[in-house]
Amino acid sequence: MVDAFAYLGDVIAEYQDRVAAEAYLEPMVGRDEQERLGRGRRARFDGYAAITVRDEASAAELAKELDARDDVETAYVEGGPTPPPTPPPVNAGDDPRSGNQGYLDAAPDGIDARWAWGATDGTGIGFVDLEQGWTLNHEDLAAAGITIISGVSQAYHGHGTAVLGEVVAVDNAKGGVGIAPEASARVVSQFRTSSTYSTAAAIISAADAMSPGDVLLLEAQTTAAGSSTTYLPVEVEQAVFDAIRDAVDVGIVVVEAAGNGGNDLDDWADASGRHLLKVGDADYRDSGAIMVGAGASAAPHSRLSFSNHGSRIDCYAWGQNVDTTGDGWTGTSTTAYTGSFGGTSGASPIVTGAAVLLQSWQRARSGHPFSPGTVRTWLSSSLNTPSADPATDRIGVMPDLKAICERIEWNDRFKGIDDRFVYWVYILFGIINDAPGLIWVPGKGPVPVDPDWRDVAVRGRRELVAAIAREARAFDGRLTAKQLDRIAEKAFKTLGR
Ligand SMILES: [Ca+2]
Ligand SMILES: [Ca+2]
Repeated sequence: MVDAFAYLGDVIAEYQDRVAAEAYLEPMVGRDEQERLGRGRRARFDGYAAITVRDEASAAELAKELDARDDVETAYVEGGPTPPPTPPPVNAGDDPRSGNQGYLDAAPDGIDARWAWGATDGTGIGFVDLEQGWTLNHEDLAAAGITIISGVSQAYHGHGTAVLGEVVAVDNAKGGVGIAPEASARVVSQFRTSSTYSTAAAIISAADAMSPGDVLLLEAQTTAAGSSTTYLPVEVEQAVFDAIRDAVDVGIVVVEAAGNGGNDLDDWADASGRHLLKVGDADYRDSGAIMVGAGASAAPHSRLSFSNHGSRIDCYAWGQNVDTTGDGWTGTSTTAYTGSFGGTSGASPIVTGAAVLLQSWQRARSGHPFSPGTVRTWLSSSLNTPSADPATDRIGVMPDLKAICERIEWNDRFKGIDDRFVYWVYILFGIINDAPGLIWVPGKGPVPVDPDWRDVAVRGRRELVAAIAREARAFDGRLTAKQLDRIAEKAFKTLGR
């Protein structure tokens, strides 16, 4: 029997000198896969081969010549990496109130859900709103098919309706559109029956019905704990704290309103004098929840006076002028909308929506959503939009989905690069042929690679590696901006730039 693959190798050799020095032949099915395949299935693909050549023109030329031969059945140029089919994008243009939803806009105004919709819409992620009541048949929510996990929809229906609208108002031609309109939404009530109320029991019930990676929003505050009679985050109660911690530990992202008490949570102490919410204090304890304060709707977003604040707060979002479904308080109309929802209640669903979109995006690209800790790290990172005066506001940052997703993709590019010199070259000169990169310009730091620089980076790759290696040997570990400037200057000289 003719070894088809070896025969193909001989065929290619005839073209070797004309096409490209780097042209090489390999079995279509890799060695590892061949070992997993049975003999019969392997044999069926023995005659297939992939040839890598220098450029697309050479590929087209070679494919044409091979295809014309009698001893080659077919030859063609493969399409190469192509974006996967995307779901139809969110169309907010015909939802008449969407123009009022500035929290959907690009930073510094909002979380840039509109950008994220180019890649994701909440698909595949469960979202649960915990509070006391909702109007689930509101005209801009009904099609979302929201169900109640447990408890009774009993009070403040217009509040729950407003919260739901921010996250999952339907993408149609009515009302507004939610931040993550394709998320799978449910609710759970603190009213366990019409006469019993337990935030902890509601959290436990919700967590039991949710999957790792899903997002649970605690739209509640309390006055019960310690000596204080003002509004505090619900985790000051021990059972609630334990229920949150338990949910986070099984992979559920928990977003918690900081509460509208206007308190400095670092100063607050429980009945035993413990500063449970002061990060770094000996008595501090971390529930794992993402705690959310409230800022002004207009950039640069100063803290609103009613918002609790302090070291415990991770994120803020709009605490006023939130356009959404319902009347924001006790109404039950199925056609009501408001342009003035707010409080830490208005802010928390914005951060929740950002968490859902991040999880949905990550799940689609990798198969797995992030852990709750990773979600909190990204949403509270300094990449995001600071408040007007971070040192006095102390309400964290407003998530910027574009900044977060671009940074995550950027980090991914460098996974698997072991050689630190090569790594530095990538950082300094953005040698990424098929995607935007950064180039380190002395005195300016990293700037986007324009097409001209990309070409230089490709042509001068070897010289750059050598130049960087020479210079970088003198430094260990992290390089300062000054050192990068120096290395870049010398490397540019090498390239004659
Ligand atoms: Ca629409
Ligand atoms: Ca709508």
